[in-house]
Amino acid sequence: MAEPFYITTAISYPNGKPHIGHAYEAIAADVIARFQRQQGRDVRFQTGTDEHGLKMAQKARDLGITPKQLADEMSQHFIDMCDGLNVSYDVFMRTSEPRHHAATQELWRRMEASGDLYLDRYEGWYSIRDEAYYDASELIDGEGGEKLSPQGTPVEWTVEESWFFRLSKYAEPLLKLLNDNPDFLQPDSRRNEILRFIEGGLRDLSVSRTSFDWGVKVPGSDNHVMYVWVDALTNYITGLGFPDESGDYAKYWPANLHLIGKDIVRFHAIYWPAFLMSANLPLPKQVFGHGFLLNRGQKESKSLGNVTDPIALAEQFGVDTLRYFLMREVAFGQDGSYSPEAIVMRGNTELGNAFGNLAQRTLGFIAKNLDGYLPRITGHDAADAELFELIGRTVQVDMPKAFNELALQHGIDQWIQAVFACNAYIDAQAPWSLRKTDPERMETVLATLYIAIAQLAVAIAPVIPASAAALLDTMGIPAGNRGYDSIGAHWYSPLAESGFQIAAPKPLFPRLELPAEPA
Ligand code: ME8
Repeated sequence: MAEPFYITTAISYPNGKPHIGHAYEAIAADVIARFQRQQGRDVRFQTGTDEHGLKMAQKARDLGITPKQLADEMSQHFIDMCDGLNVSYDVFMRTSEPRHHAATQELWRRMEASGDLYLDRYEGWYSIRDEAYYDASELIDGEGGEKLSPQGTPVEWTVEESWFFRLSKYAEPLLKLLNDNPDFLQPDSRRNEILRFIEGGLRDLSVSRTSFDWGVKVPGSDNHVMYVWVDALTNYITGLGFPDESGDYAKYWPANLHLIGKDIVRFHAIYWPAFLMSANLPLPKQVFGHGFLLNRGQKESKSLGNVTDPIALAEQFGVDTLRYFLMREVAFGQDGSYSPEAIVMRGNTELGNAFGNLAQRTLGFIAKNLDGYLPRITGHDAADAELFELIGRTVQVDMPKAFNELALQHGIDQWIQAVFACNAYIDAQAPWSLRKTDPERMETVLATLYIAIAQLAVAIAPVIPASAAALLDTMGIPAGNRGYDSIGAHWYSPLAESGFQIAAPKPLFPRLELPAEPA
């Protein structure tokens, strides 16, 4: 039985349409999910929308609709974004679903049974934008002298009766968790930040509100709805059928990876494990806080007018080019920047000129000069062996290692180096000259390239799934030979002997042009 692998993204606030950060996270999670499937793992991939809380309630009020109407309308845009970007999620979780209310109430009851919930009065700062409570010591001064959250968002003084969670009790267990399991929270910079935060002391957490009702009701305390993060985090187990602890829950929990952005690490590396410890449930194996994606170095915002629709970018440059760019350009875990120029540059040089051209030249040559019949191998020389050795090491050792460690950019860098090596090989071997001087050697060179291209296509498939599949289809590689266990070349002879003829290939990555500047 294949070993399970459960991966989640954050669930997005559907108070507006998806932005590039949402697309970035969904694509990264998809690359990891597809890679793990290729490794033979039984992958479960969950994403969704976080529909409760004040932020949603306020936005709906501004629009003159109900929060449910807002959630229904906007969550569809997130589903469309995932589908449009070829994100292979298994479950799209919406927190307004009744089963999610039931699961969250069960988690609450278990925390209550552990003696970790008590009623008191909350007095303190709250940021609606972040849906977060802050200590006065964390606040910063705004330009007009007003108080702002550490993220620079407005905060308001809140006084309310509230249920509290005994977070302070979990400071020691959390420190132990983080210190004993460095992998629990990555990258290390985020782990250090959270360790310092816990060492500064943890206060009990206000976990319910009475001033609005758009949320999950507190069991036995009907005028309270739960703090939105309590229910948001629970989505990760609701989607597995919790509180039913058999079936998917038994199979996939604890999660292998919660993939989230750096701004919400505190919720995932402090609150979530504390809630789970309190409810006596197993903890996820890893939380990874990726960096932020900036538009030409600037945060996107409505006031700057630089908010980009990721689907429009995909339509402009191609889904796979956008996916490739995002994973290739930025070291995963760090902040990065994008611009149309950078996408066009990367797409044209690496996908178009390097990989696309390699495939086009080789397959086109076979179609034209061998009637599309696969070339015969009459014996490899040292140059062929060297190329095979490099490709084999790249696709079977280096890339899987990098992808397993979430060093996605590094893995792709190794892939493109191997592509460059193939281009150097084709130039050095010059099959177009061999056609007259040594047709046998020409066939061996083309066969070597054919095999190398197929292996490179399989290895990059998690990043550019549609283009890789189209190429492998053209090349006649059976679906069963597209996983890492069959990345070798044993399929080549049977395919050649079957009389398979390759048709003249269509360009995989049409040349990208920058849009004309508006006049
Ligand atoms: O935080 N670049 O939702 P959200 C990269 N509902 N990632 C970014 C980004 C950017 N510019 N901007 C945001 C929430 N993100 C909560 C999560 S999980 C139980 C609840 C990331 O819609 C952000 O870090 O504000 C988060 O991981 C995800 O997008 C959704 O952000």
